[in-house]
Amino acid sequence: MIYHLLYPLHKYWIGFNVFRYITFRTAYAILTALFLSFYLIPWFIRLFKEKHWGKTEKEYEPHSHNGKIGTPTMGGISILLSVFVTVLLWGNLNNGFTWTLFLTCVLFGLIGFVDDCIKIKQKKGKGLSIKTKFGLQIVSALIIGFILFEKLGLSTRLYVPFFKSFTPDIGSIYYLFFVLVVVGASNAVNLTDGLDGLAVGPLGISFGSYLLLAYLAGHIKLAQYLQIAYVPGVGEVAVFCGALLGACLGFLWYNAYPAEIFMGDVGSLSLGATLGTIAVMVKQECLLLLIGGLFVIEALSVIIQVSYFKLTKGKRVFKMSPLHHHFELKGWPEPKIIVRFWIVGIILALTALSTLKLR
Ligand code: 57M
Repeated sequence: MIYHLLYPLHKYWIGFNVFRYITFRTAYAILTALFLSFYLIPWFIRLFKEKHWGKTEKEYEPHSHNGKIGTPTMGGISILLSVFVTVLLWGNLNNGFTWTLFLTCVLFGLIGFVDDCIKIKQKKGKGLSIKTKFGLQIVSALIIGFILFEKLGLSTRLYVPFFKSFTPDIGSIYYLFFVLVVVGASNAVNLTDGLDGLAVGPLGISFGSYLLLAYLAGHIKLAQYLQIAYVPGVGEVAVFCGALLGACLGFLWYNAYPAEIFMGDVGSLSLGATLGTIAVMVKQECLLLLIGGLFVIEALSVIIQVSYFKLTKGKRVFKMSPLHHHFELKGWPEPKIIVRFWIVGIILALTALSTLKLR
């Protein structure tokens, strides 16, 4: 809205030109979302505490988590609200990518919201069944894919790091790939969200990295210089990433150990899916394996554990999966696991960004 209201005034005073710049609007999007979170989250914490919408008891989890019972969940609602208000203020609302990201947040946020509500209502609630959850996620991803590829004309070419001239157009197979990326990212973030700040920290790192990649992919000269895909209009995704980064930092303030609030499935499922969608939009979907490497490692630890458990009829590779539980059971204090996982996340993101100069 600020962009639409103030930029046209540059005809009267040149200073209003500043609202045209993605860099300027992104910087203010980060700050706006951050301060909105500082305002909204304490309000949500009070509301959820009054309503007793908090963590319920789980049958099978490390004893250290018993002290967390009652901690308000569904803080993801405040993250999404901060992002929405911020993008409405600083974004270019004529941009199709911006609205597609809104839709991604809403669809996956709704799935998570229903799941969270069921978990809170049932005493030792397990939430939606895995089948229903997956089904809803796949349908949502297909809707988003349809908009991206059919309505916005996003290319179905695959861009592989290190192979700049190898960009195969995989046509409708890209739909399958897209569903895999979005549903995979959504669930991987969900699995990672098991310790204070463990998911939101690396989410901030990932959105920060994609902020840069979106800006570069939307800038024809920079994209040509770096020999990455140029996607017209995708620069605006940097503003969305800025809002996500600011909202994640604001949430981390309250979710840092010892957490005053958890993001819930409404947060983890929607933010994970949004990360996957952004990766595809900016045509850096393969780099997601590195930028979101921590989520990949956590998801792989579950796949390895479950497969080995089934094959050997009861043996385990890790003390418990996802991986963070393994270190908890080894006796590492929670803050140590979290900070070390963040460090790994930063190293992976920097490695991913370094590939920009290696193509
Ligand atoms: C949700 N949710 C947290 C919170 C958060 C297939 C299987 C591997 C699935 C997996 C699973 O269900 N994972 C998804 C993980 C939960 O957090 C809530 O859920 C939201 C995210 N979805 O926002 O609302 C608990 O995590 C703790 N937490 C924090 N701080 C935070 O900032 O401390 C969360 C956020 C919270 C809180 O205690 O209540 C969760 O862990 O439940 N299942 C598992 O991860 C289970 N693993 C398992 O069974 N492994 C087996 C293999 C064979 C499948 C094995 O290794 O032997 C673990 N689930 C639980 N405890 N509850 C095991 C330990």
